[in-house]
Amino acid sequence: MKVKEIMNRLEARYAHEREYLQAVHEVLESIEDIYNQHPEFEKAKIIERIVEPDRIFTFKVPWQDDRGEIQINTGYRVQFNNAIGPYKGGFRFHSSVTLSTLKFLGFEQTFKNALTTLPMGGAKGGSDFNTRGKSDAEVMRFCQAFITELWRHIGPDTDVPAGDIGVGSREIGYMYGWYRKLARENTGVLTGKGMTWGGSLIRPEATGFGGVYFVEHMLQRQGLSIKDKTVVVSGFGNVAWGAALKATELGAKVIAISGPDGYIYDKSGLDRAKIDYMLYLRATCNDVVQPYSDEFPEAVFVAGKKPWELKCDIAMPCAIQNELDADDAQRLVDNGVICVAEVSNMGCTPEAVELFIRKRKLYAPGKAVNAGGVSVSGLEMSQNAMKLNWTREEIDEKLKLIMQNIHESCVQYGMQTDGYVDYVKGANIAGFMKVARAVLEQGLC
Ligand code: 2IT
Repeated sequence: MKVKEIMNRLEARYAHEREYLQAVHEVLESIEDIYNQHPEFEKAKIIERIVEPDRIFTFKVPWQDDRGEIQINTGYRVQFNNAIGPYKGGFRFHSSVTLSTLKFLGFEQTFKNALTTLPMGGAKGGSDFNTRGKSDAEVMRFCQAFITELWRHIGPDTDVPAGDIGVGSREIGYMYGWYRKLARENTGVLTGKGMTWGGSLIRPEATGFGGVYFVEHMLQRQGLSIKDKTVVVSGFGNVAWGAALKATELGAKVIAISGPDGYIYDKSGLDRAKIDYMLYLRATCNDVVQPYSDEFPEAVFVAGKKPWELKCDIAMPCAIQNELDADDAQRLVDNGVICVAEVSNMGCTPEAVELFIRKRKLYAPGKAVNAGGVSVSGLEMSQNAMKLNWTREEIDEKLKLIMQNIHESCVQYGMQTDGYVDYVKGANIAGFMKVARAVLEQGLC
């Protein structure tokens, strides 16, 4: 296989899909050597088959706002690969969403889900609809219009969506209610459901908790621990909240969170009341983090800046793709960062990743670090299928074990001759080998 040739073909065909091309390039670079040791993959054109989604649904979502005006958004579902289980992956509702965004996320999701050890294929969907500034009634009408189009293509054994940016328990509730009505069934078609209608304990916390468990494993290999470390988190949504909660519980000091408007520097660290306040802030739907400094005057709001300029031991990007670039990475390295764990999907630019690896920093990519979220979604699917619920302790134990397994796979496939673990290579190779073998063994389909 020549990575260059495949990339050239994709670049010619999908010239404007920058994020998708970035995600594919990262994986192909990582797997090139091992792929070339498997001529059976090349003969069956495994790469060419895996880099293209199985199918894409694109549809119009017409809905009416509170003034009675008709609004039209675009909806998508990218069913990427279902070789190892039903399509699985979240919906993102955000004004920045394009097909390129969802193709990159669906591609990443395929390998992430393979890493979890659970039987889930990869998918992603969403819309350029933004919940910011919308009333509950508007969000409900949008969700119903979205599902009216999509319900035929999803199902508990076919394709199981969930949340992502802009899609939380409120949106999942509206979509689940409408699906149930149209399909005349009450099955686990979506994950992230409410606790009284098929949801799983720990799902809201799972992405952040899993990320911190992964960080603990990375540090433990170096004889270190998260206790007493200074942590900078970006974002202030569900993922940042879970990460801040678990890191604080394990004795770390979280000194920053951020929003599109800037970041909050809270020197004394977030405590439980401040972490709970993040949920309130998010629920107000204004997408600004500044009010935190009104509520807790000891904290400083720094407008228009990213939190990576702060000195810290551990950096955890928890917001959105490409939120940490080469300059940010350089600043973190100059300030002596020990560990960078990407909790957002593709949170670091390729130049930032290259710098962390060149400097032999502990760095791990989103598809490994944030896999706890979809893992507990997988556990929600199991509980729905059994029609039984596990306890909080049972789920947390399973989540810990899954994150440990993912870490071990990364070490197994990412170990370099100098003893450094390249977690990017490790995660990409481990995920890819599993999907590639499944595709090969099931013939041309
Ligand atoms: O990026 C992700 O893994 C998610 N947004 C969660 C997907 C899921 O199906 O729970």
